[in-house]
Amino acid sequence: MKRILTIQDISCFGKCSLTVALPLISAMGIETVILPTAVLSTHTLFKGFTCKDLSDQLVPITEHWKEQGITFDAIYTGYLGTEEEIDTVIDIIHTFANENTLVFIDPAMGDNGKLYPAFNEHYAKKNASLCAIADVSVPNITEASFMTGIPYCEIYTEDYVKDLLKALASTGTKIPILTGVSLSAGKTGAMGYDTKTREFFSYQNDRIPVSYHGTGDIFSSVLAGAFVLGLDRTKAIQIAADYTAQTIAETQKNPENPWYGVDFEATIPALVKMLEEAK
Ligand code: PXL
Repeated sequence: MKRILTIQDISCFGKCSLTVALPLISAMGIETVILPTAVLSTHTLFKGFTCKDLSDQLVPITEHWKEQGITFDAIYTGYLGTEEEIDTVIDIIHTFANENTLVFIDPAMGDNGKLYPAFNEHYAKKNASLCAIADVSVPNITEASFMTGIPYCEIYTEDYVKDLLKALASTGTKIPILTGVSLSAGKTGAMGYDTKTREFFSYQNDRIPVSYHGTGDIFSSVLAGAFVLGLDRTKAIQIAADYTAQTIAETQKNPENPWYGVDFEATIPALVKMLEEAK
């Protein structure tokens, strides 16, 4: 069985980061090892959230794993709390990654042109140094613009997306994949650039005009899992995008309208079916 290490916070309530990555990647048939960076009462879009930083635990936990000879097929990082924590995570990646380990970085720090409340521009640049050591990085347009310095645009052309991808590639990521990219009216999806073959690749499906929190974490978790399962990059982004879209559609049916996170639990069977069909 393949094994992923995912390094992110636990937001106890709110369906994001580890409470999404752990169930989804496990459902994909991959052993999921977690390294929690902090415990929050909710994610940071709730008012008054509590946060216990666990940075001082990262080194002792990973040293113990090293002693035990534990290895990973992939290391997938998401929301990280502080710049110091990013430095620690870079060290952890250097300790555990070899040429066969997929280093998958989601520099989760903002959306809709803005950084999340806990972050500033300096943090964004630090995240760029983490993406520099990634095999695959998956920023959205907001995160890519903060990391590259290319101004954020709401309305853009395919050339703008390609410029962002090339700028991300020039900082080191081998395969940057931009999420939340709309290449034509009414569509959304992802576009990537493979620095080895110099090819762009993309996948678009119908855009559902609503916004829920946590969809980026869902897309990233499924994409990281799909890569680890050996799916080719186009099939991998297709499954991640289709699963995210199906989950948003499912959430819209929920009369409680949970803005804080999507009903991914209800669509896990559909994900498993998509993976079976892709085999
Ligand atoms: O979904 C990204 C995320 C993860 N973890 C925490 C967050 C957010 C986004 O706001 O606040 C704590």
